[in-house]
Amino acid sequence: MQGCENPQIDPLPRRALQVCYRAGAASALLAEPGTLALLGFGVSTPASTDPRCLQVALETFDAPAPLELWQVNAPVSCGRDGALCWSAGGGWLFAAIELDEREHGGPTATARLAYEQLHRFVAMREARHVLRVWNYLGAINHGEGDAERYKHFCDGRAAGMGDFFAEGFPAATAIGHHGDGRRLQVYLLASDQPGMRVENPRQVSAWRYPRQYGRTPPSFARAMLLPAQDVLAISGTAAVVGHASAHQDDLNAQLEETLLNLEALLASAGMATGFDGQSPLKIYVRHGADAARVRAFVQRRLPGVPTLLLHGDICRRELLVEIDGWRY
Ligand code: 3EB
Repeated sequence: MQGCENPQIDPLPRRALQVCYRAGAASALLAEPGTLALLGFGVSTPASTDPRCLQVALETFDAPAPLELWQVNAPVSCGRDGALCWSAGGGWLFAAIELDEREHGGPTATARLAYEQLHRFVAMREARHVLRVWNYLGAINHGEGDAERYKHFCDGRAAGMGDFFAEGFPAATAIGHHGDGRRLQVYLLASDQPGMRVENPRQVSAWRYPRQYGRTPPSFARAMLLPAQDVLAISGTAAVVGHASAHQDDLNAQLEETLLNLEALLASAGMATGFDGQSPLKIYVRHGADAARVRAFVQRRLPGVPTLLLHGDICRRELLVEIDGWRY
């Protein structure tokens, strides 16, 4: 294990994880006290070899692309363990793994290995409650019916997590990237205290989806209240009502339905309506040609909300957009 230690301490009483988008040099953000993770976007090389840095394989429609910064009120340590990168501080844990399917035999085996390794690592940490997971894989909609790569990914994810989430699934996102098609990226946030799962009364819980959506239902909760119960980590949310996709081929209607689902989650979590400047959202857009319309919608319907537009495929072909993020 290779490690690093950030000795600066900023002992605020509040137990908090702060997530925001920031412009600026990665080296400066990494040097700030309490930096737990720094996410870059697009195909460019990672900003740093620091284990807290992850270059997400999704291109952004925002230029210049900001960085996503996770900070905690505590000293942070970090390191590597095999293919896994991690950082920890203040009761929080960031862990990330990137695997090449060509080395592990396809999407099922690769997802399984990624989840086995994350499980093995997190299980030996104090912060063993996984709250939120992001999954980015290539060519997610490639293959027909049960042979679709997303469905193979769901099989492997379920096999690799085993009974680790027996108490309930974390909140999650699964999106297709347009980078190197065989690269699987999985990263997560865990804590030394459990969160509280939140479901959406407008939607069938994903793990109860009927068979038509695949052999292995997707294993995620719609949202997770972080342990201090003041921040909601919101899973990938799209125009799914009940278990069906709504508004095929209608971008604006899918965006409006997605906002209804986001509002339903806030209500379900007991939070006030609406998003503001403290609540960073990611908007995944399937077709580059839709980006300008999505941006216009976001400016009109989510004014002042920090948003990052990313080029990504949603796991159901008919879905054109998906939104995830944080509600502070
Ligand atoms: C949906 O509502 C859209 O497989 O982890 C959203 C969030 C979706 C997470 C996952 C899938 C996942 O079913 C798809």
